[in-house]
Amino acid sequence: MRPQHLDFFVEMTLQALIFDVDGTLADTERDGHRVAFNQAFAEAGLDWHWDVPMYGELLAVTGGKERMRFYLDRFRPDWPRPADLDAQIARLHAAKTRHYTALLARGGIPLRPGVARLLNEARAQGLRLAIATTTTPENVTALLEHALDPRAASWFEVIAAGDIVPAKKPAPDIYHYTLEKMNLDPGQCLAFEDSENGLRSAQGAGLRTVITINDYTRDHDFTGAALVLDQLGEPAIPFSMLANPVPVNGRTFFDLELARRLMES
Ligand code: XBP
Ligand code: MG
Repeated sequence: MRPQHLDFFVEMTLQALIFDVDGTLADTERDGHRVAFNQAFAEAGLDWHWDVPMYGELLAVTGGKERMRFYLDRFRPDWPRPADLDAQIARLHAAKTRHYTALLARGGIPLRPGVARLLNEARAQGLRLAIATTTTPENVTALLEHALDPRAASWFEVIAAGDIVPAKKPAPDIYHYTLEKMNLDPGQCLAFEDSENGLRSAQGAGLRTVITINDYTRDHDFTGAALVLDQLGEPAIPFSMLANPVPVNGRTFFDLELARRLMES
């Protein structure tokens, strides 16, 4: 039996990594989700088209169905709403998911640098893994299967995704759900996010959070993040620390030793 005086250390030791998907595991937004939305709009005969800068504005709202409503409110007050708008949005979203998962199946989107390496290190050391994302569950499994490993979905103890909670990020609900399913305390986990909405969600659930920025999120407010990086890095692709630098002892990429050091700070 474990001596009682070690209980505190055992409880607060890093036990799990919880990952956002879009923008964090892979750069899925500009060349993935956006393209699939436009395909669904064209297929439905709609004159909606989301270019790269407009999509950046639309990313203020998480969730594809919610994003379409935001688009209509913000950019298309003129567009005549059908009586069955909810159903039309649901149909468009289903078509978008079909286009997006087909794009992933063609190997259209790779993982970001360091993601596979960190996941493999975590598995080798017996850390628990989870996903907490706003996107649709099929999108997560398609990305994991085609960009990581055909069995990669089974590496994650919990895949919390999409409409499983009613309030999407920046609400903390998806992280609360994940922690509850894993029966873990926020102090035992580290979250990985790429956006301000994601950080607010993880922070709201009490999680320390590592940010890896991307082109859409580099100017977001990441106050309160444990660490802000350009990317997780690989031995040959060194990371840059953009905020809250910590001593790395010559390390050029994010690994579990650094993760554990963040948990102590
Ligand atoms: C991701 C999203 C998602 C995707 C689209 O946010 O906002 O909505 O853009 O996914 P986060 P769906 O990375 O913060 O989880 O169309 O499947 O909703
Ligand atoms: Mg994200």
